[in-house]
Amino acid sequence: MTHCILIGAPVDSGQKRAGCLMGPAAYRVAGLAQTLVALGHGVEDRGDVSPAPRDPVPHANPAVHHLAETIGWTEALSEAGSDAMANGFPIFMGGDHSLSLGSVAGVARHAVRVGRPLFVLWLDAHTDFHTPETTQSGNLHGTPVAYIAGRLGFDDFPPFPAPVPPANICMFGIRSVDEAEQSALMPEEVEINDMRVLDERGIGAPLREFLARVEAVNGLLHVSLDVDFLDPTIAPAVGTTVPGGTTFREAHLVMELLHESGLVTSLDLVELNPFLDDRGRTARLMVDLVGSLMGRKVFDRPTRSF
Ligand code: B3U
Ligand code: MN
Ligand code: MN
Repeated sequence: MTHCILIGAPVDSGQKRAGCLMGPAAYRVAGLAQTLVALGHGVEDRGDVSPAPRDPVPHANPAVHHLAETIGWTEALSEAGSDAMANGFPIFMGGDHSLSLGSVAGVARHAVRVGRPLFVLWLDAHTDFHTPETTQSGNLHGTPVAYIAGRLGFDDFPPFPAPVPPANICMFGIRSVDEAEQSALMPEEVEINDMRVLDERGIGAPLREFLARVEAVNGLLHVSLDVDFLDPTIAPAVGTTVPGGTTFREAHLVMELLHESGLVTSLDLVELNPFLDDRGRTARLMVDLVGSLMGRKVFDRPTRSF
């Protein structure tokens, strides 16, 4: 039994399409807490985080927007995350992906506290490896991995507590990478399992290899699940749809393997835009995936496959 701590993060400032701020409400309506309780877990819903208002912060890149607001979210979610890590298993209900600037910062503070290495599993169509200087869209939801990995260019943000070594960051589902991200990622050891890798190898084998690396050093594992990891035909409620995403079956397999590993210590659910949903279908799929991550099984096998 796990003590799950739900943290509402109605963040909408990291991109331009209004609606992600309804995400936490949609997860509640779709029965996230009830799903966890039915699986035998404890649930504490801490409500929605609300950052203190702040004055605008100018930036040399004129495309960047909502910088001050995003910094405010980063600080507030880092606090909430650090606190929740000390008491249970935080589930950040987003909100766009800029919320991970804060959620992972909070988790990293906890990793320092307990002296364990932090690993990050990034399930996304995008690598989110821009800095505020390199982003062309100006959408800060495209930057969290760079912040987490300790890239320069985040001077306006609180310093990232303990940057995650790029080799501890593993991505799945990648199929949209900007040029600036591509060149910044080239020399780094971030493990990028793009759709080509998944087509050739399947999703299970590379995931098992990554999980074995986490287990070998008793790491903490943060999972960041972007709705656009999934194919838009099964998960339409997202602002940035990219065709060719993971299937229902691949996504559930990922969650089941993660559950079996027993390694996951925190989770982000990001980019759900309920305004674009089809009768709550995407919200329900995301809740079902959390169900698989937290132990729901098709058939209870006596031995673990991981
Ligand atoms: N890399 C592009 C597109 C993008 C990143 N994350 C999302 N979209 N969701 C950008 O704007 O930074
Ligand atoms: Mn993302
Ligand atoms: Mn994405």
